[in-house]
Amino acid sequence: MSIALPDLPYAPDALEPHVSARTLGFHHGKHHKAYVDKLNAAIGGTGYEGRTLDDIIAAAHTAADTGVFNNAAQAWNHTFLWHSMSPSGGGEPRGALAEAINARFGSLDGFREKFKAAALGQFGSGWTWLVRKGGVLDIISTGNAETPLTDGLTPLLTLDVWEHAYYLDYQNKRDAYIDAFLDKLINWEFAAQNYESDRAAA
Ligand code: MN3
Repeated sequence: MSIALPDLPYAPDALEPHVSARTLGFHHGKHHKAYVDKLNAAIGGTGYEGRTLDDIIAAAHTAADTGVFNNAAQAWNHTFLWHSMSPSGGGEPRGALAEAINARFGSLDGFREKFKAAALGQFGSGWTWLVRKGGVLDIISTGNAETPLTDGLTPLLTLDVWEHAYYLDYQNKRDAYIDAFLDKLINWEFAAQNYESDRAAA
């Protein structure tokens, strides 16, 4: 049993014009697929084979098995990214998550400012995340393949700030890509589901 590349949860052109079908085609069909393929090649015939992706990430992180960790974490991060965006995204969070956002960041605008600053401030490749830990929301960035999973944090949503995520559409203008995500694509329903699951598990 190998790790599978999940299908996108929407058509490749569903996020246009904010993320083009060309970008999504490369990002999912080439980049994400390459992480999955390299992971399967690396774990074949090893103690990692047959384990869940979450298990592989945790074990490879503990063992400082960088090659396996990088590809496993990138496989997980990208699947989480696809769900963090939606063709009907943008707008505002509702319910308990909205209350938690207001309590932590003052307002939705306060959240957007802090998220944008974190995503712009990530030097080089990485990810910006809304996470929950100990009942409190936070915004963090991780470098390269690093994922909040290995720090005991619960990810609620993420944005990929590797250049391959935006360069075809926005070239060097990472700020315009971040704005498009926050204005038009951010999937608050997905974040709310993750928030409620984490609250129920606590
Ligand atoms: Mn990527």
